[in-house]
Amino acid sequence: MTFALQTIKTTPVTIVVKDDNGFLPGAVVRIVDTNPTTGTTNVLAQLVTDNNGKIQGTFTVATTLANVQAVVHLGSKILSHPISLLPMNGQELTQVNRTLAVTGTFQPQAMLADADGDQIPDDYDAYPNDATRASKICFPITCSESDLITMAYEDLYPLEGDGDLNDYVTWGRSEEDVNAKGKIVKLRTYYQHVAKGTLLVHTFRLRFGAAATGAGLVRKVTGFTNVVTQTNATFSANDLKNGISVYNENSSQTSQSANNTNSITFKPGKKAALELTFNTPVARAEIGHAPYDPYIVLVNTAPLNLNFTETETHLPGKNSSILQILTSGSYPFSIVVPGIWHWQVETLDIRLSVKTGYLEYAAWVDSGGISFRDWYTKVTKTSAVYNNLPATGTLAGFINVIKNKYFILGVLLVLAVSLGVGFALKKRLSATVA
Ligand SMILES: [Ca+2]
Ligand SMILES: [Ca+2]
Repeated sequence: MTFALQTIKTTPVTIVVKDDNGFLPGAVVRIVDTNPTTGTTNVLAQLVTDNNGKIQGTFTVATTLANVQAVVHLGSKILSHPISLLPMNGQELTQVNRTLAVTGTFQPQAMLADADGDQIPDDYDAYPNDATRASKICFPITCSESDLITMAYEDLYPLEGDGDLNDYVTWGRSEEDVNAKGKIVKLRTYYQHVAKGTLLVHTFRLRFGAAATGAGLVRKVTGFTNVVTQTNATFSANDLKNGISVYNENSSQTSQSANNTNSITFKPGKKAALELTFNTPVARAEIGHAPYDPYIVLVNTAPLNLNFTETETHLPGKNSSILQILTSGSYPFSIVVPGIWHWQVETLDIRLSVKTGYLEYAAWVDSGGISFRDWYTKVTKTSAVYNNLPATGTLAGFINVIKNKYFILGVLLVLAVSLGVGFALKKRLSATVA
């Protein structure tokens, strides 16, 4: 069973499309979330029906989202089918199974231009001239560089610590390049370390499920001065399963401030961007779903005179053993929340009504995650949470900084050359005149 305490959830989806001739192959089915205010459509999954008229995939969204749509492109017609996501009779939705029968006969693939022949029509192909990639699936929901999640960890498992969930806090987002068969070809994931409310030191790592293949990695890290360092590596399937370093540095080196009390001005830590190119495209079931399994590892407990090391803390539901991330009171040791979340200030236990900034948090846990699903958006005690955060952050922007720098260098070079030529011309002209 899926672990219940989720603010973000993955749902398996199976859709069968039929027309008057029976099962309809070749229809593009997209699972989309349409923003009611902006009208922007975010593609959560995109697949083509097989000879049995069927697509099978998954989509990952915040548990506060009430519905998504299955949009079926039949060639001469587009069908939109609503899917409600909220719990029914106190039970979480665990899967979506639909058969959509349309009147008439359709030949979707014959009707739509498809330059690279990957079965995803040009209009819906994120890479219309690249047959190896068809969709760009972003997390959380949009591909905007400012659409982030916050991941916050307590670091002393199995000791409960102070329960403020601010020992290691990071922002994150990710993008997958997916082929027409729904397999992941490339994966980019971005982080920024934003709080370290502890004397202890950690490494921050990322683990995947049982990938059947290895991957090449390009890692870019930017520090406090916008200098970007790049490292490249290759990993085996086992390496991906055992976890890879997000930074080559520990949490003291990637933070420049604890950012854990309101007397401290916010100073963000280092950003990391990882691009993994799998040796062969991998199925969702192999690597898991975003945010995958990002976790902290305690390097050394010596500052607190504790005699254990190498303790890991994972996000709820992301460890092989569910029990490993729960306290005796069934509270998780970490939390992942959509958006920029204001974490608890130092020593204020998020679970206790007199200390929490989020009164609905405990009620949400007690309900097994069914009720109070938007608890993290409701600050009930401002002084209990860290208030000095910027309203927005961006991840991945720093990669462009490099390009821009080279662009500016390029412009300067062209300018210098033109000036030089102009100067030489001028010299020659004056020479001629003379
Ligand atoms: Ca195509
Ligand atoms: Ca393509």
